[in-house]
Amino acid sequence: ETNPVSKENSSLSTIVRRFKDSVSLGKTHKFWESQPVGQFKDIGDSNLPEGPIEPPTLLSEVKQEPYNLPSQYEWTTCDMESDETCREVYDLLKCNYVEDDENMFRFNYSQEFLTWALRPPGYYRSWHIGVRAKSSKKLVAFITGVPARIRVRDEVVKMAEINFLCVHKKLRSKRLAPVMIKEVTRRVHLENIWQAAYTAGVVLPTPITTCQYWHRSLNPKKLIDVGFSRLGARMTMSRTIKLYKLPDSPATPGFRNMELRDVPAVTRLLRNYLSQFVVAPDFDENDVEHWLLPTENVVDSYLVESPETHEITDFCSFYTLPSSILGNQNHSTLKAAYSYYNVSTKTPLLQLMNDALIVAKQKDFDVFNALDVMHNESFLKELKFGPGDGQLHYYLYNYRIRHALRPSELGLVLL
Ligand code: MYA
Repeated sequence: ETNPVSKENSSLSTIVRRFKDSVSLGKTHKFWESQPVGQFKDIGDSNLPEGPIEPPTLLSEVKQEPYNLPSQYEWTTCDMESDETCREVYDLLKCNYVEDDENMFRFNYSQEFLTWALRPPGYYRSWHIGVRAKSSKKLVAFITGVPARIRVRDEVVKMAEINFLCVHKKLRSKRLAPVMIKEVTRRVHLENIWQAAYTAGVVLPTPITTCQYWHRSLNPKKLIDVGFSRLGARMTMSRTIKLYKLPDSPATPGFRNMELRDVPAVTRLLRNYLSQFVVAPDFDENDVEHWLLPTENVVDSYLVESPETHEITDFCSFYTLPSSILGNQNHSTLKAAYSYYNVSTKTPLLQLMNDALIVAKQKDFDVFNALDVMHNESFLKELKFGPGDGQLHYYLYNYRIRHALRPSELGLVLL
């Protein structure tokens, strides 16, 4: 299985991934073939219209009771305002969530991150769904949705962003995932929402685009020690450290942390920037305050305020997502920053992102990750990012896109 924890590309892992992806194209998907999503057989069929695949039904026609689970298990709605529940979710994910292909790293989303990711403006408690063992009450599976407005071309569509699908390692391959997906779908429908967006490292019917992870070493010695990256050909450790060295502080005059008073200006900047992409979130000020105002150890945002005019001209942000390092004597956690939304109107994007690398280094991140979405291609190579072995596929549920997009046409980053 190919997963979106990505580390630096090695030719072997790339070959393994391509092989697995090619197998999955020919595979039958008993569950996904029954769902209103783009199907492999329809790729290239220009007669099919863009937009919803199935029309909404009356709310009274939505199934009122939860789907059946195997008899030893029961549904639970996870109250993410409760520290105790949040801790249980954290523990489930810490031990059972996404790993890289070679099982060297596993995402370790923090509790603060989970509360942030799952409680945006207008969130529904009922979309935070767990499964417990009836006898022990232990949490063994999880899936979540949060509401979002996502624009596809000229249409702003109410959607659910689906994330954190996780089944305990001991319960895999028992077809629990399709039941979880159907249950979250039912609960989304009950709120009169009929579309969803999600990402996965696996190929399913059918991606709207496929993105590559890129990695910029900030602490190359540690990355090499833990097997995240390897010493390049004809490179020594000291030459490698020198190669990735960064200045101590950002170069752009007026580069500073985003604050609450900046929300209106950042919203304008971001809305204007995102309008050029085919698929992008439709952020208002409430969304920007939630998703982009800095939250310690969760999300960092910086902007450039012109020293002369005090105008906000540029913006960059990244979120904090550590990974557990599996089976290393010396290190247990890889501290990774993930590029989020970046907008340049005056400072060249290359310089803005170099400043983002500098502040990430100051904050002791080991690596800075970015997808090749939006305009990211324009700085990745020059700023010494290397391609990862992970790919991330983006999907829409019940919304057809006629042709797959290029990653640069996508203006959406999911957590
Ligand atoms: S992506 C992150 C997913 N999580 C992980 O990778 C963590 C580690 N892995 C696991 O916990 C399990 O392996 C999971 C599968 C839970 C992933 N997305 O129960 P099964 C299909 C969608 O026997 P298990 C994220 O969170 C698979 O193709 N489907 O398998 C976004 C097969 O169907 P088919 C997936 O390994 C999630 C069926 O499940 C995924 O025990 C978006 C097998 O089920 C996947 N990542 O459990 C969910 N992996 O036979 C969709 C496998 O047809 C949301 N499968 O090929 C859709 C929108 C819903 C809302 C709609 C509202 C309108």
